[in-house]
Amino acid sequence: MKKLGILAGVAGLALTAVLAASNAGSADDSKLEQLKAQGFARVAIANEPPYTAVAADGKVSGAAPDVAREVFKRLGVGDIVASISEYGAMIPGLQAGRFDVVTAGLFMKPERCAAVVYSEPVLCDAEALLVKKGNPKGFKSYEDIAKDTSATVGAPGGGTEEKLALNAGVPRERVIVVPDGQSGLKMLQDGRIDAYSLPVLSINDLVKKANDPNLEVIAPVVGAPVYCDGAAFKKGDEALRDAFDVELAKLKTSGEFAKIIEPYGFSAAAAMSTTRDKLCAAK
Ligand code: 6CS
Repeated sequence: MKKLGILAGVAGLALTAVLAASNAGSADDSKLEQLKAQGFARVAIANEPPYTAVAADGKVSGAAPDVAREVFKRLGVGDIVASISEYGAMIPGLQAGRFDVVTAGLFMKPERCAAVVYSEPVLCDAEALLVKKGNPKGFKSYEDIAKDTSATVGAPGGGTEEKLALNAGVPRERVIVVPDGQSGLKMLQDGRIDAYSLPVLSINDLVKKANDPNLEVIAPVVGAPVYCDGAAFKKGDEALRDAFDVELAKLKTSGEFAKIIEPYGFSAAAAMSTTRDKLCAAK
């Protein structure tokens, strides 16, 4: 009887282990199941074309949401619902559960890679400075702005350009937080800032729509890296991120990824030539 008891005990342990493992698996998959049941994924965007854009009628477009919408559709999540957020508030919002994912051109950098779980790369771009025609202060880099003690540069709050300017030695009081592209453009046109910094494609989009001959684009900013973003998920949602990556990889292989992002001016080859691991390790 004893032997039977021991066997029953071992079987019971094995069964518990199997159930726990399958339960753990189902716990991991639960976020995707939850989004499928919800019918949409809540995405954070910045409304900075061509990365992200919200039309007057509320329609969300831009390369990042378009890729995310297609990937989620293939995962069985019918659509995306976007909220506009400042870059600096995206990761806290994700961590607080206000969004399911950030799809906004949130560039991969080590400190961000430590705070979220990124997909593989989606959109890559260099940095630019928008200045008055003729570049009167001769800016080529953020260091040039730092050296000119009267110069100010506008950049998104919590954004990469703000960080690059501060790290290049531009004092805090000369790095002006700008809420969005139109505000940055106006501040430059009114002479309230000497330069406005965003990624190249965002600055080019602003200039194309501004129809102002008194503007000049300095690109790429000397000394600034080329960055790539990925879809950013909350820590703990690795299974959802992995599922996203499987479909993203299929889009890349089939050529559909290029069809989505290249009309916006992005290079599919640039995103496919690098990896999350490389970008998150970059100094
Ligand atoms: O990831 C960032 O911080 C930057 N990304 C974009 C697409 N625009 C500005 C922002 O600073």
